[in-house]
Amino acid sequence: MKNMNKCSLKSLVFFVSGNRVANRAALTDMATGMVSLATVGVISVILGIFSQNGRLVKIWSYLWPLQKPEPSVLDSFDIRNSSYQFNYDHAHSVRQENMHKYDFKYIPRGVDRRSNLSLQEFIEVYDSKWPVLITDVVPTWKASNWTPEFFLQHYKDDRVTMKAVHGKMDSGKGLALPLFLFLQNIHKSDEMMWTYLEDELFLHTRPELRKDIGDCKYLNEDFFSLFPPSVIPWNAMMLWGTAHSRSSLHIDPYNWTGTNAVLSGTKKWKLFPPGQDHLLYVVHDRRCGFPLDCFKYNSEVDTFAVDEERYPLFKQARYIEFEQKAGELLIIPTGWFHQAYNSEVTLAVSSQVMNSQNYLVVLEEIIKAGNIKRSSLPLHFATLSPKGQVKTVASLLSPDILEKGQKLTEKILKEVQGNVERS
Ligand SMILES: O=C(O)CCC(=O)C(=O)O
Repeated sequence: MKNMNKCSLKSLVFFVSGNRVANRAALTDMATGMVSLATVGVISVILGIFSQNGRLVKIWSYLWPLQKPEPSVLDSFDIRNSSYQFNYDHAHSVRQENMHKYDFKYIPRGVDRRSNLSLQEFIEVYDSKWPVLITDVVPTWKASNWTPEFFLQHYKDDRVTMKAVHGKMDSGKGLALPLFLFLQNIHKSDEMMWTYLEDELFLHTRPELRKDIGDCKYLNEDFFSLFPPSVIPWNAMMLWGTAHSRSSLHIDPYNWTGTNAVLSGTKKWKLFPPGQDHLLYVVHDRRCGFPLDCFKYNSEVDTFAVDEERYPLFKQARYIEFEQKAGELLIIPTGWFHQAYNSEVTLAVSSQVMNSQNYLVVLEEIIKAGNIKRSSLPLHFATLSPKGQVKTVASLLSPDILEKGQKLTEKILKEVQGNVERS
């Protein structure tokens, strides 16, 4: 590079000196030098663009339509310096603005049922902003044909984990029993006595069933897949409940975006817009029990049988309430407390998403739980693309954490096979 600059300079001197032979040689020499300089310049710019400098990557991706990033409600934020707080008000005002772009009669404080929804409208109006029921995805999945007979035929003796409640919800006991025992008793329940098969690993460990859960274009951007396999959260939890069974009121692990596909039956939902934690009696300092540790945000309140004396503030909480029918897919935004109630025997699959709309929320939870130190993030972290930031965090997880994740999954699988009662 140094030599080439010298060479071009020498050519320039010859060129202005007026010697014709020398001039011709100098011209050729100079042209070669210029071309070389230009080449190096172009290469440097390209390298700059593709380097880890996220700003340039972002500029490039706007210029190059194939790489256009999803529009995001996340502000650019340096999670290396301080803890990240999702700005729900901002997300809602973005939603309000975007709603004007589309010709749809939105239900202002309720849940829209949508079919033929474009990915763009989903991102702009719902993703990490407001819940939505998608009506035209689940019916295309093979899983929507699953029946008790099918499971009895193929998985009768396989053990599944469940919660059995006799009395108030907090009196529930965790059990692992053969599937046929659960199915034999599936119609025996009432308001005070019910059973809920909630198994994180049953579908996860049976790829032949997993593939019956089809694709959904709204959930394809999947940053969890950038993590080492042993710490990727189990996906596709099987939820099979007797009538009256219910989940707790909670925010999902890592505060991810949750999904719930009802295959048969009916669920009632209560969903709480963010910012009401002080009314919800959230239990603090509990851990989620996933391979990559995280906090658990569960409330003590059973919103379908509220003990008003014990939880007087709860009546001030505002929520949206609706029913989800078989064939509908609910997408629950980050930060929304939610509780489901199965009003009849109901089979569903829940799942999760980490994507460009919520990745900072999830990364914050990963850091907060102590999986990596904030200070171990590289100085240029905030300039990386969203994917680059997630990959960097994933690469900083220690071998110990990866091994712990692997062992936890193995331990739970063993427990399910061996013991009847689970902690
Ligand atoms: O269907 C249910 O019981 C609710 C499940 C749920 O909220 C979840 O998986 O996070």
